Amino acid sequence: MTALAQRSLSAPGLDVEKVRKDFPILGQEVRGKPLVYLDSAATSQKPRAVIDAVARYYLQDNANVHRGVHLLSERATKEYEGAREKVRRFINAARAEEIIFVRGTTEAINLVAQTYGRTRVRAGDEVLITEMEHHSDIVPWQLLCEEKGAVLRVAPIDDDGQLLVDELQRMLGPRTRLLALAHVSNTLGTINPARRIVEIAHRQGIPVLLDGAQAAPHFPIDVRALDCDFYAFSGHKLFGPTGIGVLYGRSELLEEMPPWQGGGDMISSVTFEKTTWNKLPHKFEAGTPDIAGAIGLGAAIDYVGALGFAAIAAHEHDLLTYATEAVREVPGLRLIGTAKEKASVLSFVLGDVHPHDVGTILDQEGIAIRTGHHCTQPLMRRLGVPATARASFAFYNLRSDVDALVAGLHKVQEIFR
Ligand code: 7TS
Repeated sequence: MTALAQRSLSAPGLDVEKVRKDFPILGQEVRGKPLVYLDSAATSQKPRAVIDAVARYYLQDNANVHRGVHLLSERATKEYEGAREKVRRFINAARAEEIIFVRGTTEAINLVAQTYGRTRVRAGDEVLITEMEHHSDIVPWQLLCEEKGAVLRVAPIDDDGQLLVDELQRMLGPRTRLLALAHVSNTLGTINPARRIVEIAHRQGIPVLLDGAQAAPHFPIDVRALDCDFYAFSGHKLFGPTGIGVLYGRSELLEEMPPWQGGGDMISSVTFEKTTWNKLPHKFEAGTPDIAGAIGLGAAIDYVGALGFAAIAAHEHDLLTYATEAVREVPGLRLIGTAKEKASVLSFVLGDVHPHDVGTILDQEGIAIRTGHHCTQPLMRRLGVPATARASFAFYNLRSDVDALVAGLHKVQEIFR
């Protein structure tokens, strides 16, 4: 089948060729070949609308927020707070003050560990995570547990990379202060049954943090339907700029939590004797925030909203199904992560070939994938592999990108035969 015929087979509802024109970066050649970008789980590409929104802010409106009485500051503040409202709607939070702008998922989780965690977790208490967590949802809890003499416990997965929910349930107990888990695994693509897990934890009064870094780009997030207590995600994986991300927290919890960083904007009044805190969300936004980043994230949310998650999900499902079938033809290829519910992530090992060699040879073909442990070293150990190669898809990918990947993998096979 020609590439053109295959392109026309993409799921209805999304004109991918048209969408790709919004991403100028995708039109280039690398190493003399058309770029095939299959690393969106690491960071996604940005549509022109996002780049323009950031440029427009700097060209027309740049000023600090919440400070000046002058018009530019007023405009910057309006746009920055407008972006917060867009995020609120995007995840269906009840209030804009529940949206804290941070640098990304990592900072969001550290914020919760250092504020909620440090006030609630004592010696002998437990924090529960899972075997599939990204280092960003392991290390902050390790630091906290070490400081407090608490215990970090880890819920197991099966060989397909699915969370053993019954086991997780058994591990929750009177000493569990928090459950923190990925909504979607970056290495395996597994979509965890977050709603069900939150319900199980809440039955015992245990709050839940969801790491939504790999979920927010793929399907609609509704924090009220999920009923989670915290939700974290990064702008740069959601077609927005780097340096901006979101922590959602239930307002009752955020109100109780002490501030994390001190400085400008998070105070109500300061004397050398005592400082009082600003109201939410500003209590958690010390210093000049990434104003342009927030505005860019707002533009990304608008962009994704205009495409619609129904069309995005249908297309990505088509890509994942097509790719899963296609790579089966590659001799010696073993998929890592075969959960029933998956986002568009395809991790694999190829016989004895080191994943870095796979990645390097594919790069010569213009194909960008990620290789390594994907910041999930404990998961690699659990699965008995030192590393994997990972192709991850976004709505701007085509079936012909999958064809290029498969052709590239055959080339790798030839070289290592
Ligand atoms: N949590 C998950 C599930 C992730 O996939 C990542 C980044 C993070 C947290 C950290 O996000 P950050 O924006 O704060 O860095 N994951 C990846 C990845 O899979 N490849 O590169 C980064």
